Amino acid sequence: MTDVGRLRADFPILRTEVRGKPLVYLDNAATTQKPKIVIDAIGRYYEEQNSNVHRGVHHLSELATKLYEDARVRTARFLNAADPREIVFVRGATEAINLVAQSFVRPRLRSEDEVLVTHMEHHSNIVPWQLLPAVLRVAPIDDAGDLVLEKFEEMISERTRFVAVTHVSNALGTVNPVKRIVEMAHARGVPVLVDGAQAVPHMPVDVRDLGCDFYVFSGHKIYGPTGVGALYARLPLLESMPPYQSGGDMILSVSFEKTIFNHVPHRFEAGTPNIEGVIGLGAAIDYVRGAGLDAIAAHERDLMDYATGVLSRVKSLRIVGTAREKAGAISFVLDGVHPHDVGTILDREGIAIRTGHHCAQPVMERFGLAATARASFALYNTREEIDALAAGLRRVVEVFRA
Ligand code: 7TS
Repeated sequence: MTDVGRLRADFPILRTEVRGKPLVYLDNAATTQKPKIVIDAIGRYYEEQNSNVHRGVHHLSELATKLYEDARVRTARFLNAADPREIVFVRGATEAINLVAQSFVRPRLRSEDEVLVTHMEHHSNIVPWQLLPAVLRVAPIDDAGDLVLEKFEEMISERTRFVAVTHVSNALGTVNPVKRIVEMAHARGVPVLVDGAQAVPHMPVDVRDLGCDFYVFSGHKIYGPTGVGALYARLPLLESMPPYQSGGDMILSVSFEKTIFNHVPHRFEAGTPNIEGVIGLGAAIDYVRGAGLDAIAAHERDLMDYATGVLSRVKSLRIVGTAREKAGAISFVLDGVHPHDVGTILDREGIAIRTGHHCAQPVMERFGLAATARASFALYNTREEIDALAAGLRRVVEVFRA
């Protein structure tokens, strides 16, 4: 059993008060709070290690380069990638998906080719595919919010050039059977990208076990800084891809006649990268590995089960998304109350949740809603905080009944 009290002490912000009440932070799917070791790693970098990477021969540049590349090794190990060269540092999940769309999929497209996604994708796993000259096909989800797997399999055809699916839905909490999905796509020779933005904070991920070709995530959703994330790509695929952006650091030599691109992964990291972010991400990965992803998953499973029970007992509350397997988030609506009002009233009690379409408008449309309220969990949340949420929701119901 995780010692949540001890873990909470690692997060300075959890000691703050909001409107005179202790902060109850349940908006972790939007971004997580940061432990002191991540904050300190960034501070230490600027106080003692700051320099540009892959450039100088001087001590600080060598030190910064070592820290930056060590974070790559740790990220590779975290995902169980075969080789650190399979990790490209990017701004986040969004940039990683755009990179794959432009650099891997676009050059391979023939006319009428299709990209297959699911109905539960975040906008960042929809719009980058719409920018391509390809037909976007959408595998349906059922009323529980589960992917209709038989339909998904049927939709893989000779025209399917690429499959992109989320590992965990940010709006419904659905955990997709990603390994099965990869098997189905690979049986037809179609490569697969998995959007792991909402998965890596909640469960151990092994890209080689999943068998996927690409896996993406954002640092800020896994206790790391904003502005940094990682793309995992199988090495032969990465080596086959042209640069996405160009400039310094991604070249071996430049003349006006001919430029020779750098080796992977540096070919995809043009310009001075987010060095502090990468170092912070490395520290965040150390932190979650220290806490143990199995222990985090078990603790959060308890929170999800507890919250599902407690919220179901709030009068006129309906949970949106009742998939077989869920992680991280619970979406809900209260009869006759706009989700925005739910969020605003809870905020007065120091309780932070997200309301709106969660950048997943097709999911809202599927359930006939404009918006939901969403509580999303992290390793530091407690049953007491869920009780506070339920009490807050009861007050919302009273306010609107009066
Ligand atoms: N994919 C999923 C499944 C997400 O939930 C998000 C962000 C992204 C991709 C994009 O991540 P970014 O770091 O590149 O922005 N989801 C949310 C959310 O649920 N609330 O705020 C952001």
